This record gives sequence, C-alpha cells and structure tokens, in this order.
Amino acid sequence: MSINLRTVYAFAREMYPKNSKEIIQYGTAGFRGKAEFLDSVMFRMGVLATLRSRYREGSVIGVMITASHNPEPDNGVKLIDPKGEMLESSWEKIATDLVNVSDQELEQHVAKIIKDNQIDVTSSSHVYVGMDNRYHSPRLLKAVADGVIALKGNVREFGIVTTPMMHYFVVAANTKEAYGKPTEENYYEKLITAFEKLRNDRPENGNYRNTLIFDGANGVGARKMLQFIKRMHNHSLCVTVINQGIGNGKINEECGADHVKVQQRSPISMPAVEPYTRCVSVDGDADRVVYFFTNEDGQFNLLDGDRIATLVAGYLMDLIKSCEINLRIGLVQTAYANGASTDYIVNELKVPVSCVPTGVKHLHHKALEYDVGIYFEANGHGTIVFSDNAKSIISEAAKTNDNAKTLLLIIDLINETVGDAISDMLLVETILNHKGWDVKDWSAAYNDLPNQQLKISVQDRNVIKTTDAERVCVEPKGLQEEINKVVANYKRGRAFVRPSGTEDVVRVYAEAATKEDVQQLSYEVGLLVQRLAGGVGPELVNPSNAHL
Ligand code: 16G
Ligand code: ZN
Repeated sequence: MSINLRTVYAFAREMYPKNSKEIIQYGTAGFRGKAEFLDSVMFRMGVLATLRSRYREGSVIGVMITASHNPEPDNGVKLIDPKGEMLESSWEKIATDLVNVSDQELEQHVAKIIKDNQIDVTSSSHVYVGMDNRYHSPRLLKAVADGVIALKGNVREFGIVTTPMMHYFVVAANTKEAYGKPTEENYYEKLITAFEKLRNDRPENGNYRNTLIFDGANGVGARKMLQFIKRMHNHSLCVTVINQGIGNGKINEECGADHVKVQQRSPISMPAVEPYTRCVSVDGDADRVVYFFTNEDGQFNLLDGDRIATLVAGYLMDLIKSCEINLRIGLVQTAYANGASTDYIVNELKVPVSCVPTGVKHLHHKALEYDVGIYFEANGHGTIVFSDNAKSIISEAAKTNDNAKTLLLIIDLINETVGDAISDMLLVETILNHKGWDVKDWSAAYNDLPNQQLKISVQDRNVIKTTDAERVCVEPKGLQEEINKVVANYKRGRAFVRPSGTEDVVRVYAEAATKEDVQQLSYEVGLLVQRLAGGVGPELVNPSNAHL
C-alpha cells in the first residue's frame, strides 16, 4: 500500500479549509472551541490518529468528538491511546503544531511528522471514532473519518456514544477482547451482568431504596441510561431519566454534573420528589457523576466526587480485608478535594492519599502505582484501577472465598479505562445497597468545609506558575506569600490559584470554616491575583460591602 500526501492537501483545501487564524492548543481535554471552527481540526486529527496508530504498530487509536460539559455551540476532540489513556504528552505538542499550520504547509508538515517519528506508512492503521449528540457532531465525525481515509487507514464509526464507552472499545480491541468486546451491546451486558449479580435479588436493603432520578444533561448519558433501563431485569434499579435531550433542552444548559456541582443547585426539570430522594447528574458525555438531594427544608445537598471516592475506598478496604489478602490501596485526589474529605480518608479510613495536578491523565497515572488505585476529582470524574498482580491474587482467593468473588464482580462493574458516570453510579448503588444506606447515612460520614471558586480574567494566565500539585504558586513572585498571609486569618482556611487548562482565566479555590469566611477569603485571594498577576476588567466587589 502506498499513500499520497497530496491527497491530504487536496482534502484539506477542498473540504476542510482552515478558517481560523487563532492558535489553538491541545489541552487537558484535547481541542475545544466553537463548532464552526473545528472542521479542519477534526480532519487533521483523523490524519494524526492514523499516524499514531501506525506509530503504535497498528494498535487501535480512539477519537472522541465531544465538548463534555461545555455549552451546546462548542465541540471538541480528543485522542485515546491504545491502553485507553489520554494521548501521550509528546504527541499533544505534535497535535498542536499540526492543527495550526496553514493548508499550504500541511502536506510538508505531515511528511515531517512521518519522518521525525519514523512511521512506516505502508503498515496498517486502525481508528475508532465516536461522538456525543450535539447537532454538529455528525459533520465533525465525517471530517475525522475523511482524515483517516486520506491516509488509507481503517476507520470504524461508533456513532453516538459516551466518552467512557469509546475508551472501553479501544481497550477491548487492543486486549484482543480480554477486556470485553468492542461493541455497545457488550458494554451494556458486561456492566448489567455484574450489577445484577451483585444485587443478588435484593433490590432494597435497610434504608436503601432502589429508585432514583437521573439527570442526563440532555446529553449522550441520558440516551445510554435509557438503553440500560431497557436491558435491566426485575426492576433491579428503577431510574427516572430527566433532561433526556428530547425537545428543546440544550446539552448542559441548567443541568448536568457541572451545573449541579458549580451552582450547588438542582437541575432544571426536577420533578417534585420526597425529601432525601437520591438524584444523580452526569455531564454531557457521561464521564462525570455527582449525587445530590434536598432535605425536608428544601435545602440542596451535594455528594460530589470526593464523597464517591470516600464511599468506594471504605467499601473496598473492608471487602479486601474480608478476603484475607494483602493489597496496597491508595486514593488519588487533586487540590480541589475538600479538606474534610482528605481528613476523613487519612484519619478514619487510614488509606494513603496523594495529591496530583488537575486532569485525568495525572490522576490515572498515579493510581496505577497501587494494587488498587482509586482516583476521583471533586467534579465527579474518577474510577478505580486494579493492577495485574491484584487481579491474580483476587482470582486465586475467589476459588475459596465468596467475598473475593464479589470483588471480581466489582472489577467487572468498573470501567477501569477512564471515569465512567454510569458505571460509577452503578458502583455507588451497589455499595449503598450493601450498606443499607440512604443519602442521609452517606452524607453523615463527614461535613464538607464551605468552599468557593472564582474565575479571574488576567492579561496572560500563563504568568501563573504552580508547584506541589498546584497548591503553591511560584510565579508571579510574592503572590504565594500574600496568599499565605490572608489564609492565616481564617479558621481552617486554605486557598490556591492556578491557570485553567480549558478557559482563558485564572481559577481561585478557597475553603474555610464558615460560608461568610470562605466568601471573604476567596475575594481577598482573587483580589491578590488581580493586583499581582495582571488582572483585567472590573475589580472584584468585597462581599462584606456587597449590600451597600
Ligand atoms: C478537563 C479535564 C478534567 C479537569 C478539567 C479542569 C480530562 C479528560 N478532563 O475537563 O479532568 O478537571 O479539565 O478544567 O483530563 P480547568 O483546567 O479549566 O479547571
Ligand atoms: Zn465530560
């Protein structure tokens, strides 16, 4: 087989001309932006995925088209590496360079990538492509597929799927189906079989009821949840899906995990429910999940990624102990984890915790260091990874120990390849059922410290440099010292600043013992950022003067 790089240029010029001069960067979540500027980016990512597959000796590379929790007009694309991980960092740079060259430079640039990476262009290449349900996704999927075709790669289209389903398919294919089959049906079957065996014909237990409200963010998660419901037996779980994405509802608009977490309020279209009804929100591509409920006074309560992590860690610790096996369990968080959750993990659960920079790849990577690595971001993205050593110890124990059999089913229920909102939800449901807990019992484990986030606009957010998993700011000089001074005035105060990887802002996070304190603390830290890091726009308003 021979390829002709002229074809790439011809496709680009005729069908996917570059229509934006703005430099865009492959960030923590790939490329994101307004859909109308992404056709050429998608085409080029199809080209890159094909080259990457050849570079990785014909392994399947995944391409997911989604802008996750962003508003409906946005879209995005990210590549999935052979083991289901995020694209390797050195290739993020290759991706950035490739999408920013002009159409005229494209042919030569592709030739250079091939040469620099010694890619055998005669070898075979396999690319899987999937998309969320944004109305512009099919057009962008076609552009990716054309990128693959231009370089004579093999492309398989999966249509509308969740991000974690794509990771599952890629891993299934690359493990020669040891992990599962790369089909939507097999994904449902694997998870439902494990879930129903774990339920063991006991849909309810103690305070646990098997009904819940599921906010699908008008995204792909809603559609897939409806598919799960169709396939589940004997009412093992009774799910009411709201924000299904049918009719006028826009993806993530006033709904979904990000809205619920950031706004700390229920999504739109919530039916009237009894106090303490368990409710779940996922984001637009269903790789994040948070729980919430309202109490008898109508007060909103959030059970976020930290809560899920602590619930899972406690459960797995007990289960592993009861199997009489010795495995190293570890939990991975980011600086956004509520301080109360970290205290609970260290002092009550006594599980080692590590803190890493924001972004799934950092958490996933760190979790792989343990036999059982649990990672969650406070925003609800997370999963559990089991080492090969752990799997063989558990399989051996399962020959004689029923709890080890349960643990094997838990491994089947988890999507180890990446955070998966639906799989995580089924795991939480399993644990709550096992413990006989309702949301009240679950939230009683510890009390979150009040916390607040601010976005600060600055001239150039990259002037902020951080270290120690983003908890310490090293540049601009002097900013951290000033932050330390204000934090010291607040009981249980903690704050950090970091440049966002997805928006042109600096993020401020603060927590403190009371709501009033946290408002004041975040304001003071935000003001320091404005003053010392080139703030633009109006000065922040002091919350204690806000009523004046
Ligand atoms: C991306 C990351 C997510 C992180 C978020 C932070 C992946 C796949 N996703 O969505 O993990 O929490 O960015 O956004 O890595 P920020 O940098 O704007 O705060
Ligand atoms: Zn997402």
